[in-house]
Amino acid sequence: MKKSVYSICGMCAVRCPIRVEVENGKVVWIEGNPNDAAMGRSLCAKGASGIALEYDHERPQAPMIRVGPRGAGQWKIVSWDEALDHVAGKLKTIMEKHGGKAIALSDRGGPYNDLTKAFLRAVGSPNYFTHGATCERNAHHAVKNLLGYGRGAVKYDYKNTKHMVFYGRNIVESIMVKEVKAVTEGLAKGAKMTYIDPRASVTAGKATRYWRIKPGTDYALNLAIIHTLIKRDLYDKDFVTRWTTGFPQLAEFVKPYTPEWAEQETEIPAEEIVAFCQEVAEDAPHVIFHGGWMNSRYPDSLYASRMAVIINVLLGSVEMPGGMWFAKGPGAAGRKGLKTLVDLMPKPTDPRCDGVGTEIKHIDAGPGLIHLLYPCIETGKPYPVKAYFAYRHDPLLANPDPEEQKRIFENLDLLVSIDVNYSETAWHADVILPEATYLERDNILQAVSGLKPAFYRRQKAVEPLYDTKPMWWIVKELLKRLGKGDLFPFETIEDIWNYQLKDTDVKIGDFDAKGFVSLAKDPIWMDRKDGLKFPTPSGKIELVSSVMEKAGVPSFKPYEKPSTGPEGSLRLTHGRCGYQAHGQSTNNPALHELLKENVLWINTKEAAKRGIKDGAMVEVSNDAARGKIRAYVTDFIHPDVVFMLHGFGRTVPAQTRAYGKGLADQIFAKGLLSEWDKAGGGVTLLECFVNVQPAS
Ligand SMILES: Nc1nc2c(c(=O)[nH]1)N[C@H]1C(S)=C(S)[C@@H](COP(=O)(O)OP(=O)(O)OC[C@H]3O[C@@H](n4cnc5c(=O)[nH]c(N)nc54)[C@H](O)[C@@H]3O)O[C@H]1N2
Ligand SMILES: Nc1nc2c(c(=O)[nH]1)N[C@H]1C(S)=C(S)[C@@H](COP(=O)(O)OP(=O)(O)OC[C@H]3O[C@@H](n4cnc5c(=O)[nH]c(N)nc54)[C@H](O)[C@@H]3O)O[C@H]1N2
Ligand code: SF4
Ligand SMILES: [Mo]
Repeated sequence: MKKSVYSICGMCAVRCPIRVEVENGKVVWIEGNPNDAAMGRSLCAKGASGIALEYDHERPQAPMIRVGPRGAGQWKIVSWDEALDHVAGKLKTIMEKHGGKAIALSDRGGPYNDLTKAFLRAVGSPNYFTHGATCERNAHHAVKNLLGYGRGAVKYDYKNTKHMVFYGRNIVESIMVKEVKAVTEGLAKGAKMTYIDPRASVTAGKATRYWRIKPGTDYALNLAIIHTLIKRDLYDKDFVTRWTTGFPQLAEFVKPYTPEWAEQETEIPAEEIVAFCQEVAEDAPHVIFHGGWMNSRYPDSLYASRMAVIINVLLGSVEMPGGMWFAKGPGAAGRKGLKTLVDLMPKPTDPRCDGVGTEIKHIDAGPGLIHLLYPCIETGKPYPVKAYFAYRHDPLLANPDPEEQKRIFENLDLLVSIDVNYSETAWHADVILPEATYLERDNILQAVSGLKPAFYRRQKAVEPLYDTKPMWWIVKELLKRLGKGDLFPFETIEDIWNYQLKDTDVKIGDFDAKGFVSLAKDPIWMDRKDGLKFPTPSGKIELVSSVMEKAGVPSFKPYEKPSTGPEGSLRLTHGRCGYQAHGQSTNNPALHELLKENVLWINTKEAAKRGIKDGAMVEVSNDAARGKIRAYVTDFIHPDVVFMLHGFGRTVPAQTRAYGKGLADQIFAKGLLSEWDKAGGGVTLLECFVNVQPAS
């Protein structure tokens, strides 16, 4: 028996639409959903390896309760009833003593978080977190406090652009399938690409211009670009006058930041900066200065990102084909959105434990700042947090300094991991609740904003292979056991879907034909002359941000040179490649075949100084950790930094393929749990220095 199922990929957090082929109850083929024009049948290597995840026996197959010390790998395999009774019992005790606010949960954010947020609200906790402080918070707040739109709503039209500019946005390797396709199409149509990165990633190989910038100096470059655009009258005066506030302050601020000054900071020649400005001004308004994605890097990453987006504004590239545009929700199409599960729950009355939204006002309270959860767990201030659920999130891998985290976790009465893999956190948890894979489960419906907003559905293609359950079911069963079942009055996923669709004129059967339901016939653009809408306090683009200023955070910060580590040390940088998703896929049978271990990129001259040969083992060390990895000696990286792929050096013995292969970067990140960009919320993950020498 054959069937074809439209669903949503779950091999990374991007959630591409897919079509799954099932034969006799087995997944035999996955491709992009051909009904979605931007997607076509394309899929990335991770997406195609969903089949390998599905049939991998090295994933948790039933609920497990820890019987030895944390992390010792001693488990009792139990039934779902026993696991849920155990968790609910612990939660009840914690709630009686400390209240519901003592329960925290972190996940990967995105549209499915309506479910996890609803769970927390039902138990009376405001303490919902995402991974965001180690990912996109800086890029998010850069646009939010400038344009009023969040990062997810700020889009770029790569297909029709004349020039795209990326600052370490490794767009070809750090993949979003629709985006890579659009970039490739734009390049094929003759668009230029400028790529700026201390390391020549694969994206640099596609670029027209590559600048090997001195690490941590993007802000200096952007200040000089803005200086030049203003000084040489290369900006769109009409647009700036009509739609922005704070231009005179910006112009005044950038006066000292000349291209000659920037050359000293960035190592990019002044005349190249000027020539570049002339070139982009000619290509304007069909230009893209990408605000970045994973910008949790340096103490001024918010400002670097904010200035990149301001360059779009100066060039008039706002709601512009070939430039920057804003995603439209169902409302813009005159349609109703999905009903939310959180609306069924009472609003939490306690403030967030991390102070976001109360003391910290310029940061979005929704997902909070995950690194600020740790002091609460450790000190019990402002109030105790005693239970922590890591759902679709691996904090011991994604947050800095796992040893420090483990020490702090000792203050928890309950640590639960809900995962499809044996993550680093799962292995250290008290209870593992194994979720059914994305191919085996239904999710709540998701609304996707865009030029044409739409609703999408992830639905199960096959029955769970093992004793695993979907999250909506886990939430339902836990709430029942906590006496909160009436707040979540659903027995089946169809009940939830029908509730979500209640106010829309969409029926669940409407998803069958294509896998999604489009809410608009034609692309929706705002009227650029008079109809632009910016959800900022002033309704304009706030070059001087009222939200930031009110919170005592300057809109423009005087430039400071990047830090340098101890004498002789190198900055440790990290990132992704096209065929791994963070650490979650290093043990995937198919992807492991493509890449078994990471290597350490090191500059040729720096390697020679240290007697390091290409391919030889080196020792990486600092105060926090020590480990061995193979050197990749190359001219294509700045001498101040070394680079390794994130996600390797796994410590979970049950992941036999990935176990002990390569080196983990997060173990060197000592102290970084408490170092962050105060303006944007991002952890400064690249403020990490290591010694590198030949391994003995
Ligand atoms: N040192 C360092 N730290 C980093 C980064 C870095 O480059 N270097 N990158 C940062 C970035 S950009 C991000 S986004 C974060 C990512 O950090 P995480 O969110 O922790 O990483 P992921 O690998 O996406 O997935 C987290 C967990 O979700 C599990 N999972 C996958 N699919 C499912 C599912 O369907 N259900 C459930 N329940 N679980 C699932 C995976 O097995 C994995 O254990 O890390 C950040 N931290
Ligand atoms: N294949 C694959 N695709 C993914 C993911 C994945 O895990 N695998 N994860 C997804 C997620 S969650 C995210 S957040 C995105 C991340 O996508 P990107 O935002 O593109 O981030 P990274 O891949 O971390 O890119 C890191 C690059 O930043 C460079 N860099 C370091 N310091 C500097 C600096 O000072 N200036 C500049 N200009 N560059 C610098 C590094 O050298 C490196 O090449 O990718 C997404 N797509
Ligand atoms: S980028 Fe690849 S892994 Fe991520 S959702 Fe899309 S197809 Fe799946
Ligand atoms: Mo990310």
